[in-house]
Amino acid sequence: MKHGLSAGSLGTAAALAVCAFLSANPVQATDVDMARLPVAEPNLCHSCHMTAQPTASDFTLNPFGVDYLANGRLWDSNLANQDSDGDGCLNGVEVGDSDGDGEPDGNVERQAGNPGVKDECGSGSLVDEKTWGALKAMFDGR
Ligand SMILES: [Ca+2]
Ligand SMILES: [Ca+2]
Ligand SMILES: [Ca+2]
Repeated sequence: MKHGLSAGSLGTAAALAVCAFLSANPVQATDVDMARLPVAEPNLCHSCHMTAQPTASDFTLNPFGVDYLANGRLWDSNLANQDSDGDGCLNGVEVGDSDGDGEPDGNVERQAGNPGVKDECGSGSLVDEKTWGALKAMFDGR
């Protein structure tokens, strides 16, 4: 009898490779860091890096990434109460965990804004998009 390797293990490896570039270097963020954010969608790597798809030669940290590193690579109330990108919205509000306890606010599944980029947060198109998504979900469910 033949026993093949499961395709599932390959898929997991591919998923882990998304942001885990040069993960052997302890200074660089990995999926472990991203998993510490209570909400990572939709910015993912872009939450901490200047680019949405950091590479070995272009992995510059954005202001939130710098503060995250300075905070001991931890997501907590201290980091949540800072406004790393200076757009007037606290990191916690942008990430979707206002008090920084690691639990998303309510049923938040997407970041209200990018904590490392000056952008709209808590008002404007992002909220409209979320409202629209909620409305669509209601209709889809019927
Ligand atoms: Ca901000
Ligand atoms: Ca919370
Ligand atoms: Ca922002």
